Amino acid sequence: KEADIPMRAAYNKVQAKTNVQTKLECHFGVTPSRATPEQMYNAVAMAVQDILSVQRREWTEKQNRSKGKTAYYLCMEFLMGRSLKNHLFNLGVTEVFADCVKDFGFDLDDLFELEPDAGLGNGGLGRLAACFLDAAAGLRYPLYGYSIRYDYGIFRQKVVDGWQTELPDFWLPGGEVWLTPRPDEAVTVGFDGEIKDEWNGNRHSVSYSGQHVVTALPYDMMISGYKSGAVGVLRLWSARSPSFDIGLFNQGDYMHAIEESAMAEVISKVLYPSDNHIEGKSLRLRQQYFLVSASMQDIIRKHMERYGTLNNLTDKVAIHINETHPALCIPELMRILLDEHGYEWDAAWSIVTKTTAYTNHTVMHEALEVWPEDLFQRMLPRIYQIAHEINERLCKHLWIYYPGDWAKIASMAIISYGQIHMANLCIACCHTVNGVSTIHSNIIKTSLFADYARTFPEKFTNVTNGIAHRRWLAESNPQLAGLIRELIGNAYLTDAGQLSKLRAYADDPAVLERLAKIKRANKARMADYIKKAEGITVDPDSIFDVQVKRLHEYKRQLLNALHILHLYNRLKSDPQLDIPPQTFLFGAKAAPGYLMAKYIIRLICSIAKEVDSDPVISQKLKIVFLEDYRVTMAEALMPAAEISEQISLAGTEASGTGNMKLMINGAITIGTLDGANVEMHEAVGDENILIFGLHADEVDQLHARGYSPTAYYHNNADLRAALDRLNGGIGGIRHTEISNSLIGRGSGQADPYMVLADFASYCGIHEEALKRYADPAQWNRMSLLNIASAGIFSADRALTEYAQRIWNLEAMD
Ligand code: DL6
Repeated sequence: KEADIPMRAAYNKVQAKTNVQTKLECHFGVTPSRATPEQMYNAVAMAVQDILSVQRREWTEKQNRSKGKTAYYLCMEFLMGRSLKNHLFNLGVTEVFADCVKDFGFDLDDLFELEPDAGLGNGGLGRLAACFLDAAAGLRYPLYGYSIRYDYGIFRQKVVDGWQTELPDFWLPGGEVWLTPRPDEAVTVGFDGEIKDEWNGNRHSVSYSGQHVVTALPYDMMISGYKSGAVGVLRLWSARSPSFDIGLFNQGDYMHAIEESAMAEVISKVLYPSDNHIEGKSLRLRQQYFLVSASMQDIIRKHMERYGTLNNLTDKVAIHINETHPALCIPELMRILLDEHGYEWDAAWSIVTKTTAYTNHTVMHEALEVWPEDLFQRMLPRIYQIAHEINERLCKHLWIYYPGDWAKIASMAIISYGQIHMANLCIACCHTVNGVSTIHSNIIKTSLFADYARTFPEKFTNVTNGIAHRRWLAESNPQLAGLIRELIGNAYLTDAGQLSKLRAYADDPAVLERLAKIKRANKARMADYIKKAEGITVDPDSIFDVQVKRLHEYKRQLLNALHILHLYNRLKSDPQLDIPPQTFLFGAKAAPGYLMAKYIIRLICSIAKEVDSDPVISQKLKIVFLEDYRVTMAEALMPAAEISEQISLAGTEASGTGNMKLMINGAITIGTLDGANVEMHEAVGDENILIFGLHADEVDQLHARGYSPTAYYHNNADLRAALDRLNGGIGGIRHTEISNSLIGRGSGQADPYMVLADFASYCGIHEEALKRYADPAQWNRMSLLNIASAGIFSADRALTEYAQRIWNLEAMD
């Protein structure tokens, strides 16, 4: 059904062949018959870029004519994955290009494999941002993304003897084809040095000395919209030395000249690989200011070109601060308004507060960003002055609410005890603050930012996350998409709510049978993938139980591992135990400095080894740690999963989005009532999801009473047996670091994420899952109902909520 896509002119195979051939000849000097696969991939990508460029120009002209509002989404991470397949799908030209390259002797699927993932993000935060760009283009919302063009994206993970090692991810050689440099729109960003306030009569001006100036060079990545004709842009800034200091060079100071240039360019060299944790490195602060300063200058330039005044900025511009990482856009916009456009403080502040909104994505205390005041002041002297002034005024204001309550005011202040608190900056300034699932937004209000929520309740709201359902269902799972099209048509592609029409087939044995066959085929495909990538054989007739996400203690991969150890123990003592074969698939990157996370990976690999070496148990259990989990792997894995592990301690996971991707592909969730699991539970109904574990309020009560993991250890023989195995040695390794962390023989709080408290309940729900799996009709029914209930988790719905309730942004005709 590609014909009804509004292409400017219908694009056919003959045109595609001519264009690809021209690209090959002009850029690589080869004919199609002599082209390498890499050259063919690049030529096809260039031909697609040409289609997008034409649409982009028309779309931009339309936006400019409309004089409507534009939204700008600032985020340090956009985890884009691959582009080619997605663009072809959105433009409706997949078949055209498949035929085109086939005539040249190539297979389009093989060419897709040559594209590296644009891995400019760590996990959920960055992937959400990428999904929102897709939704905005599909819905014709005028929205730009802004981020950094990291030369190295998220590291490539290699597991050596169970130990994670990190390799650089230099994605540009295959990924650069999607980036268009725009040197004409480069800006400069200043760091360090000293500032001088100057007063000329009533006019205040600021001059700088000794600043280090860096050029921000924009690269645009086009974002196609499904069937919409709209093409959004993700603008990625690359840091360059403003000009090679020829003065220094001529004076013979060659090394110094090179050093200056290298110092500038290091800013956009590499993505910080931590998720839900701050590293506090000065280079990271430099990256943050680099992003926001370049982006705000760009936004203001565009606005001035369009309107010639900033007085209407709040009506025409919405700026979104995704996590606190781009929070410096607040003082930066103040700086531009005050220093470059002559606004008075109050007028400038009024504009900034009405223009900015902030999303929080984590309740982890170690992720709440703070910067040392002295570092901040040294690196960003003018921004510091402005932040200081904002803080003074804020504290005066808070004094009205809480006279004499210094402790409360200090906890809400932007600057206190020598630190700059970025979340406080965002909440104090932004007109709206949102969490990313209902439970998370409540925790924000009642706990994390409780004082602020009491003081400014009107600012707080919730927008539950969503996923790009076309990518994660229609593109990743074409067979399932085919079945859905047959049953309910394709309207769900632009209106995911229509998936609910599938409910009508919940008791149709023929449909359920076909659904099962599709899952089996996807499992076989995944098994081939694993064989090719890891050299490991897995049985596609075993249950595929999947936990894929960043490795973090709060996400409790450890609980999953302990349950597998428990199954191992049961099979050891009763080799005849009647359980179906199960394959446990893990995929997870650990932050390179997060030792406990690396120990947990090593444990999973040890269990895999131990199980493999047992000829009896290996008939029933298989554990695979999939190396280098990334977007492209997820696209193969989600359609193959049968059980989705969403087992964070209640109250810790902000939302999760992998849970939604697995649900829409028909996996059954084993989950706690945490993050978006709560809403998934509501959507699909109690009988179609497997909920276990403590609830968030019970977690709080248990903490308050004084949590003692050793009590669980002593009272539960299964748990004790599993934990004792950790010390006894698995796969030739004693995992004492982990057992100590759980039962309190180390420093720090024992079992901070209550793995032991939820162990019994988790084992129970796994038994329930096996019972249900034993009845295929029941299982397939549950699976279908999960797909049918997942429409609400589309990014189209989430983005529309942001547009309507937060940005006041209208879609264009
Ligand atoms: O909102 C997107 C995503 C949530 O689904 C996850 O639950 C949450 O862990 C993740 N948060 C981060 C925080 N990063 N920092 N800082 O990635 O956001």
